[in-house]
Amino acid sequence: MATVQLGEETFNRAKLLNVGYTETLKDAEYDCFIFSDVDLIPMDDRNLYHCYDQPRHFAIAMDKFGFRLPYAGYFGGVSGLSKKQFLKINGFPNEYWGWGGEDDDIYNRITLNGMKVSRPDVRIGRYRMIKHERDKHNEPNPQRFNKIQNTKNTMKKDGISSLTYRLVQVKRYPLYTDISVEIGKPPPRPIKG
Ligand code: BGN
Repeated sequence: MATVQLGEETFNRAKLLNVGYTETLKDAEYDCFIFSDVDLIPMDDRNLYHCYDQPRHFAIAMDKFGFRLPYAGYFGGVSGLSKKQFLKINGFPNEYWGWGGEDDDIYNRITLNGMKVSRPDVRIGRYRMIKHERDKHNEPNPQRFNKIQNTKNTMKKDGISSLTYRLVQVKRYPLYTDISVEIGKPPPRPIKG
């Protein structure tokens, strides 16, 4: 399943991943979900895309980070959760608009719910990132520093349980389904003063 955000509003990666989860389950009773950024190419076919005892982080050695984990709590790029693991953390946050922090929030959800991230060997979890310009409508989110401090309070309300969106188009191809959705825009920020 490839999920596309329509319109010109700020990008929201984690919400699109929630949409992918929901739409996929309309096709069949899947029990394992692999969430991958479009620009990441796995380099080692021993990095097996299935679900594990604990939520899995696959993209642990990316070229842009010198083929190392950039920090211990990194959970970005490519990850995998069973349906049970995903529901235990109430899915992913819907309220991270713009770049950064949503993957850290997901990491927090996992540890706060008593799970531990599982990872492949660093020689196996290698990826190349397809070169691209800075994306439009994906400016760094200034709220991300605060938000990742509050996962414990926000995760119960904000997640798969609160997901809303409008499905606009579904295109079925032999190897994947392309869906386009409207997912809204960030709430207005009160002006300080
Ligand atoms: C981190 C970002 C992640 C991103 C990685 C790798 C934040 C939260 C405030 C510290 N986290 O710094 O979202 O995946 O870098 O680029 O910005």
